[in-house]
Amino acid sequence: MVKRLIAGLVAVMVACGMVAGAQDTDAKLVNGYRPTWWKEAVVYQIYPRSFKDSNGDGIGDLKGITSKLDYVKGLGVDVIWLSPHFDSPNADNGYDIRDYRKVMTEFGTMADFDTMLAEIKKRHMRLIIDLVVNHTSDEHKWFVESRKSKDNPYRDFYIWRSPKDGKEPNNDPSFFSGSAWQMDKVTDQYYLHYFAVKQPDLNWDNPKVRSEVYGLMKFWLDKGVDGFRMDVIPLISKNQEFPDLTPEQLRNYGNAYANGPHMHEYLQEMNREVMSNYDVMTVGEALGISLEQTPLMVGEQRKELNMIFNFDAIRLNRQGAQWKQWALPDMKAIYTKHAEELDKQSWDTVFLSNHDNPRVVSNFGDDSDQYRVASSKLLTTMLLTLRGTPFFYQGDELGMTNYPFEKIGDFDDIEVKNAYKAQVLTGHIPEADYIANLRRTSRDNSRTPMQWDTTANAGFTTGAKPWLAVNPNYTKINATEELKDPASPYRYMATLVKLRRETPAFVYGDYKDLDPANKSVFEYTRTLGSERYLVVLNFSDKAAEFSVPEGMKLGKVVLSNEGEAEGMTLKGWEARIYRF
Ligand code: TEU
Ligand code: CA
Repeated sequence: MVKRLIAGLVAVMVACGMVAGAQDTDAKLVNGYRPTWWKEAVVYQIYPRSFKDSNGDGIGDLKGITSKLDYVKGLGVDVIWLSPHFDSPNADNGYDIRDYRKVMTEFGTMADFDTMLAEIKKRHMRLIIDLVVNHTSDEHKWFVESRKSKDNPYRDFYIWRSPKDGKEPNNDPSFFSGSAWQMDKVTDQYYLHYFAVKQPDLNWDNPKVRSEVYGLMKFWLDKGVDGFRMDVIPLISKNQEFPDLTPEQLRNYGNAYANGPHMHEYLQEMNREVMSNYDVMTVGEALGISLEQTPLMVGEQRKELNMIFNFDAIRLNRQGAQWKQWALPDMKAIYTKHAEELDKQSWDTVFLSNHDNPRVVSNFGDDSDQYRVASSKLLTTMLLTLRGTPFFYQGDELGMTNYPFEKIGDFDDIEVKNAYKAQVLTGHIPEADYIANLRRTSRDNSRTPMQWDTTANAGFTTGAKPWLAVNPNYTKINATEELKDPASPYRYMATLVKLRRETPAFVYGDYKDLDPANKSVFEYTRTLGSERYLVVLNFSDKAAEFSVPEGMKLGKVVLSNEGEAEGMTLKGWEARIYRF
């Protein structure tokens, strides 16, 4: 009785913050942040189809990944994010899942997955996998059942509507061209698909859908997986009235689809039912969520997700599907906004590449022979010293570049093929303009096979033909060359990841942009107590001066992408880190 009374008393005192609760005492706050492994981690994304083929069929696979884990570990990264490895007909290269509990045949077996996971853990790395539950493949057994009849028990696993005035229920567009509604003649109703026709959206308002999702999440967590990257997670809750989008909403319909009426409720339920029972990392692909809305998804008290991908920076050089020139002050303003909108209870990510975007050195650096290596290292410097958990994409560490696409037949991506039909074959835009824009924007730029060495197909496959052509510059840019070269982008990244691990200021330090208006130099500090670092990056191919504020005495150079560094003038694409 007395014990219970004291326990109750302590609980009240904790509730009033009079004494640190259990969770605070074991993790002393660092500069206001609660330290955790996923805040200190560096993440490396693997797109399995393009990483390493072990059986000569021209398609990457899990055994291939396992054979290259020492290479990944050599970078010092802590977490691998694996793009979908589940059974799929590959309408959207695995983002159309047919069976969540089965490994895609082309990628291998469940035993291969278990071996890969064990080998990852043996190297003291963790694995997060891709949770794609806004939609399934139309070949998933749930959809095969659902489309059979209006009274099928699985009918409400998806979103079906009758024609309205003989047409689609509303004007929702698909991300992959055309309407988001597909007429299915079996029952003369439309079903919703925000992405491909073969990717019907699940009906998250159906509690049976939610409990199936939570079950499949536990299936993989119980195998030892360390968390999830959640595909287009803000889209899961729909306004089931499906009103027409206004012209303004149509201009950026991703925002209109995101943040539906029950999104937070479902994420909190998912956290209660699943994540709260494990020590996991979750990152939401927050399509359509603004920085202002982000704390509601990642705030620690919200008990939803740990962090999200915000697309403001990576899509800075886009106007819709069109490439547009970007300016450094705009990128700097975005990172300052991240720091302002996300407080110390709302963790962040920093990234400029993934399987949906062009290669970072081509997209935000300078992939000319003269500056490719320097600018690749400069971008790596930025990503490893800005705020938030950094995410790298396979090949970034080599400074791999975009592919020299010439014709529509060079592409694999369903997004490209659908848009080609909708815009080029209809005569809306000339083919040459369409291809020229794709060379700078296409997702396939990042999906070409990893370049391992100078043998045929860059050592990606021993088979005749890889599923997507290898970039012809593999003879110059490949892992074997870079592992030998102490000044390679790979070696530089490994050095900087190690420095970051030894420097809490890069993880938990405060961020300050010292020269927001400067058009070519990005100059910022990271400060943690008495630890103070200055990072200066010359985002141009011209020499550029930089200065430090009054009273700030420049310390010694800790790292530079040009080896030695002196004076206050940066060479083209020169990056320096100073310690005060
Ligand atoms: O991407 C959603 C998304 O933001 C991209 O589709 C992007 O808007 C578009 O491709 C612009 O180039 C996720 C996955 O990362 C992507 O690979 C899938 O195709 C998509 O969802 C559907 O699952
Ligand atoms: Ca293979």
